[in-house]
Amino acid sequence: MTATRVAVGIVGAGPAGLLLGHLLQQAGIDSVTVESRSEQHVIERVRAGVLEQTTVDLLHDCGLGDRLARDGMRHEGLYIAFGGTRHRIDLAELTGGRAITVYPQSEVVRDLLAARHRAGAHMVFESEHVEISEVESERPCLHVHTGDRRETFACDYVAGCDGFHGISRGSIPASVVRTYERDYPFAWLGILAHAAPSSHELVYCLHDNGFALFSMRSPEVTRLYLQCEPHETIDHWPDERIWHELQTRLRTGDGWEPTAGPIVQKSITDMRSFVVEPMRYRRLFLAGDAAHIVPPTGAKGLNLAIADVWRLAGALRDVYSTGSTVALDAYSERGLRRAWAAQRFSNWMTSTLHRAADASPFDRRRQRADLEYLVSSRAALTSLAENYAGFPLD
Ligand code: FAS
Ligand code: PHB
Repeated sequence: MTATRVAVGIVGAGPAGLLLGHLLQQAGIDSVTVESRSEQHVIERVRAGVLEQTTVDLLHDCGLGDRLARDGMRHEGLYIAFGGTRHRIDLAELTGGRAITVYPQSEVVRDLLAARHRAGAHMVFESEHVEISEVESERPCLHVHTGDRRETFACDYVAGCDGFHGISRGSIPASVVRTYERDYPFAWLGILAHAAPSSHELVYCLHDNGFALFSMRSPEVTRLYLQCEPHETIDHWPDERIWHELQTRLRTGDGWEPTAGPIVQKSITDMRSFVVEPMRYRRLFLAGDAAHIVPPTGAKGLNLAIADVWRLAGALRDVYSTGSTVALDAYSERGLRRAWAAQRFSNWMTSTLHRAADASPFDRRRQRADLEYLVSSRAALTSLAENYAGFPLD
């Protein structure tokens, strides 16, 4: 079988893989993107909902901002609630105008797919088997089995954008990589409800029963999460129990609580931190969840993936336009610096706002003191705000 030559082989058509292909195309660099699931599945996956200012600016800058500007909900603040009181954190005031935008990941993916199709991108969906070979060579290859079709792509570079459960990370010799991980002693039950959001901004809450988060997707759809046990399944959580627990945890003394409504989607997600070092091996580069996982409490996962591929696309643009590999050689070190900053913040948000089952009376009281200090100190509020709104890309 003859191999098809391509500059960059991209494994995975989630936000990382799709944005990388889009940015490379804008730099005049050809690519092929191979995806194991269907295009519809990739669009319909219910995932993240919060875009950092950095991500919003990047999407606008690369021509993907029209629907985002129309349908995205810019939030200049958020609430932290504990002891029955909501405390507003003014992100914009604390960061000189930076904010977040609520815009579902599924819509980011929809925008990216539309742009890739408009550009005539080479994308292969429903690939039953994808294999990376010749990783040690100057010409790594992608082998793709789709139905009765067998294709081989001989690449200058391969980008592993295939998420936590993909094949790219495993294509790096075990002797070369170091992994760092932590499994948290709780999980998140997430629901989508046909109920008009009863707050115009997000509410993160610590209650004696545990963590809860009020978010949204549109003026008609509320997105909510609550901390549950890692071993629990959806069967443990009938709708009545979900709403009772959400309203018990989120209700504040001023009478605010989420409005209940029909639950149209629910799932339970484990919580882990994970980083693999380095994020590169020879001509194979890892980006997004293939390289790192953060607990969703800091709303960083999607935003970190976006930053990775912005950095990788820029480095590859340098290689093809000037021959310089300086940025490419710095990709892993700079990506890991941002990934560990996100790990630090996400771990802090998770530890501060979740109640471990074995928390001692001392732990509970210390957590309350943490939160009371946070809402009383401009320095502490500024630290949360600059991390949550996102640092400029470097
Ligand atoms: P993705 O996992 O999105 O995409 C990887 C793609 O590669 C997938 O389409 C997959 O099908 C494909 N693939 C895998 N193996 C392959 C193979 N062998 N060959 C070809 N293709 C392959 N982040 C937040 O910020 N907030 C949240 O609330 C949040 N909730 C989440 C809930 C869940 C259940 C999960 C799993 C993640 C959540 N995340 C959240 C994180 C999430 O949004 C990721 O950070 C984001 O999807 C990262 O994008 P990618 O790196 O593109 O990985
Ligand atoms: C969401 O709206 O899905 C969301 C918001 C904030 C988070 C995590 C998820 O920290």
